[in-house]
Amino acid sequence: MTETFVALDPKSAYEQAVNKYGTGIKLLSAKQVTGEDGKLWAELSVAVPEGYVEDERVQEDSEKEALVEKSPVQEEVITEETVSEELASESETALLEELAALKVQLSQMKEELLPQGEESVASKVKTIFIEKGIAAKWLDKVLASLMGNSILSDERLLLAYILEEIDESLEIKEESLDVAKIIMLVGPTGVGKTTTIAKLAARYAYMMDKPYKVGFLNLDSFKVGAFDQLGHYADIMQIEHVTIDSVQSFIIGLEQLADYDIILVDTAGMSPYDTQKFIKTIEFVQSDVVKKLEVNLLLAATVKYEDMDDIYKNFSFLNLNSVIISKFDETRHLGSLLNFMLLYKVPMSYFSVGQEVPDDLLVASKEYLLERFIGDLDA
Ligand SMILES: Nc1nc2c(ncn2[C@@H]2O[C@H](COP(=O)(O)OP(=O)(O)OP(=O)(O)O)[C@@H](O)[C@H]2O)c(=O)[nH]1
Ligand SMILES: [Mg+2]
Repeated sequence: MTETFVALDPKSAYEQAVNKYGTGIKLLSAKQVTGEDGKLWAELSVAVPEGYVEDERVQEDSEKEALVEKSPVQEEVITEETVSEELASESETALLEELAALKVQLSQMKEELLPQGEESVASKVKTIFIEKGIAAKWLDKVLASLMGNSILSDERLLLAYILEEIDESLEIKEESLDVAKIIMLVGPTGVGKTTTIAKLAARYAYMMDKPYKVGFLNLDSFKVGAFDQLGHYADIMQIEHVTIDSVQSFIIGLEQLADYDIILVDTAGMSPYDTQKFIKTIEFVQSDVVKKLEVNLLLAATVKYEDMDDIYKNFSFLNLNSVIISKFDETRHLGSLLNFMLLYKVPMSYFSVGQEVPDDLLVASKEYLLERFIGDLDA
């Protein structure tokens, strides 16, 4: 086969031919021709060797064959890749499934740890206790300790568990009359100090397995012109009763009652600061007398948590031995009181449950508190 190449010079025309068919071409003729533009062009006629084309075909064919031969290999490679891809996608699926399971587990744990949403048992139980006055902070601590525990998904069990935790957190001060002591009652006006002292006196003097020698030190006279309420109880119960009107006369009073088992001290109209002055005096006078001093704070069960908090802070610098809770009969809701006890962990010694002297007094007990609280929860 022949082909003609045209260029501005013979060299360029020849290069065109070589570029197209390689060096195997044979130059047949070369001549100068005048183009339509009037320019002189070189026209080369070349013979393209058959073999060249065939070679190329062979080359192309062998390349195709090579490709065909390669294809199984490539298929193998592809197969391996496919397998590894499949494996990858399998392990990816497994991983995704695992992740999804973990996600569910995490959300459950989160729900258990920080109960949120109506549907959560923990959240529901938490709300019940919060509505009754127990602090969310305290409840969260208890719930967090149960993380991963099946109790969290059982409402009744969880209720029982939290009640048990409350029970364990409460502190009781056991009644002990082994040694002679001075028992001082402090607290806000009208909380029931005088009434409780009368009840305690009757209890110690007449209602224990043995009678104790009980005397009153009455600081109530600070209320100028007030009815001597404690003196009145003292007369009825035939209890020695010394009225004090100054820090100095307190020392004389203590000496007068030196051989008594229990001296009950009523404080009225005294600020915590005045009370502290008295305590300092007692401690000073007491340095060579063997009588233990116990200071008990009276708190009314009717008072809301914030007020209990304030009252406690006002009196706590007196080194309180215990709290006596009064006016249990005036409220059905003990959440605030329980909450206060859970957060402050002050030991409780007695409960005043009414106005009747001496009957309406109980030795503090967790059972009584919890029974009343559960009654409130049920309601
Ligand atoms: N319902 C009820 N009333 C109580 C209780 N304890 C005391 N009271 C009454 O509360 C009122 C005040 O009691 P007091 O014993 O005088 O209180 P106080 O702390 O001595 O008061 P001041 O001396 O004025 O500071 C009286 O009417 C008591 O009968 C109680 O447990 N329940
Ligand atoms: Mg009083």
